Amino acid sequence: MNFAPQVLQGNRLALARLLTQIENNTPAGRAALDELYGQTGRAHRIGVTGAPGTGKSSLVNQLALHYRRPPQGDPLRVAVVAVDPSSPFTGGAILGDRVRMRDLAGDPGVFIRSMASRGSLGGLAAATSGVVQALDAGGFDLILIETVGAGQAEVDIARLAHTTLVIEAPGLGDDIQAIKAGILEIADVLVINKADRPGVENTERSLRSMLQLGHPTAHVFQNHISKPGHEAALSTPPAADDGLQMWIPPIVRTVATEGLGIADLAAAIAQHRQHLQSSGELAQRELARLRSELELLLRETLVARWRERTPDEQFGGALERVARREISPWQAADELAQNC
Ligand SMILES: Nc1nc2c(ncn2[C@@H]2O[C@H](COP(=O)(O)OP(=O)(O)OP(=O)(O)O)[C@@H](O)[C@H]2O)c(=O)[nH]1
Ligand SMILES: [Mg+2]
Repeated sequence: MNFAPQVLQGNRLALARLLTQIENNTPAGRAALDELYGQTGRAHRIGVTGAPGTGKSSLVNQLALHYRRPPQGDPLRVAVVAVDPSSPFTGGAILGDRVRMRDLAGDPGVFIRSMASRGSLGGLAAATSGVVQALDAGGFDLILIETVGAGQAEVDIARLAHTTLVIEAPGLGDDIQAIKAGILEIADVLVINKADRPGVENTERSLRSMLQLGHPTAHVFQNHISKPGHEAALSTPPAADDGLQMWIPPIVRTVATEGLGIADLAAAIAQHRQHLQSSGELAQRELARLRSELELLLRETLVARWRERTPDEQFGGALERVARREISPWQAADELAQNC
């Protein structure tokens, strides 16, 4: 069943069914995504990542409520994708999330999807990318993607986001330990949630000193500026008045359970979005993301095609010759690749 036309008309049931097709990686899901792709690229994608229990879901809930009742302008349509890596520590997360998301239930401008990992985390990243594309085509203005930040797969998922929030909370033990270097690198906005708890000052101090050690984004940007010739390769060169500005991740304190600091957080997200647009970094990031996605797909497609065309015996024969030292592995690979 092709749900694409109904998804474009805003049919929620069709959207839910399409997301299941995408999660299961079915040919129908793939075909619908091909059809919808031209309608994507409008949503602002916000990644929300951090250690278990820091309050990511509570913050996502509050942000969604904020965007549904903005202080000015029309309510925005918000989608939430909660990616559950199914670790034993977060076994109850989905149920807990549902309970907290109760405030949003019944609002037609909000769509919530929990994704569980099935087998490989790499597959989860690919499925999440597809799910986000479908939500984008479905007309959601903002897509919030919650992941527990730890491994490479989470970083891959975070890469889908235009703006990544890294959530910290006081009292999680050694602050420096709690923030994995890789996670800090991807932060566009640092959030100290549970600011009602003791230890906020310490957490903020250690975050500030880590930021002063040099933020990689700032570094990349400096390089970019110091080599003006490189701009020629970009589709959107940095604007003259803003090109020299680097983005230093702001630190925002929140108490998600009370809804405190949410407007400040939304303002920081809006500023980052503005920065991405005026500096040309939005186009740059999109292109970099699409390049790695395309390269991955190309690799998968070529390998699948090669497998189809290569009988097992041919591979086995080549392997035997390599084992007997008749040909080198490189020669064998060259020979087998002739099938492509
Ligand atoms: N005191 C206090 N508690 C909070 C705050 N925000 C969240 N909590 C509580 O912290 C617990 C974890 O919150 P969640 O929002 O589920 O955290 P999470 O990061 O989504 O957790 P996982 O998805 O399991 O990684 C819940 O009991 C929340 O009520 C806060 O600002 N202050
Ligand atoms: Mg959660």
